[in-house]
Amino acid sequence: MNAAAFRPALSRAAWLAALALLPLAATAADLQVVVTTPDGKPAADVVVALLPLAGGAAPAPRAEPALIIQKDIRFEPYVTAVPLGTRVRFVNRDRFDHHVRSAPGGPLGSIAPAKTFEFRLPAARGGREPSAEMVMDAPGASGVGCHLHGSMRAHIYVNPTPWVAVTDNAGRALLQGAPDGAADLRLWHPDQIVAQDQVRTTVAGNANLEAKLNFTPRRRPPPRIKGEYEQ
Ligand SMILES: [Cu+2]
Repeated sequence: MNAAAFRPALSRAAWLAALALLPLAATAADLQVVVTTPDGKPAADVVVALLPLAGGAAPAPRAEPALIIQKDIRFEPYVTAVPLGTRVRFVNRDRFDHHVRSAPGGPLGSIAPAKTFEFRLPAARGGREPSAEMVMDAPGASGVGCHLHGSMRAHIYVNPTPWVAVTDNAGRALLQGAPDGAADLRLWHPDQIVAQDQVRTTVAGNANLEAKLNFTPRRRPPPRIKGEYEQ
């Protein structure tokens, strides 16, 4: 092969490499999403996920595990959302055991959990907080309950793309580093009976987006009086 024939092949490869880098390097956007109820109030505990239509949305597990704390007969946070492949760590800070297990989701308990699990966490004693960790390797929602305390409830949502977050009490969620281009914005709340409409959007740099739930969730019950259920 002579030099003249070799050069164009090299430059084409370089060009393709540059193209492949472009969506990540040059066009990542931060999206601030505000979710409201039908009557315009902030909606907390809503999973907000971005699914780019062009693909390029390979799972990117987070390096650090998401923590779900057991404290005062509650799981905290109530809703956890992670990219596929991320670890979730349950930590018991109560002075008694919890028996954590996956549970059906939905208000009617009719939706099988995306991932099935069950383990017992001994009481926290002497500054030691027993924990268990697992890899969330199945996309979708899983309810979480405790075999010993029926009121304990949490939800884990595993998203196929890296861009997923849960709204705070002001209804806000931040999706960082989203690629420019057409994408679907997906909402999910553990109490929904009917799936939320997907919102088609076009990401073009940092932006504020608004989205509306199709129902008004009930507030999560407040914490019970400390010690009420100790064993
Ligand atoms: Cu428990």
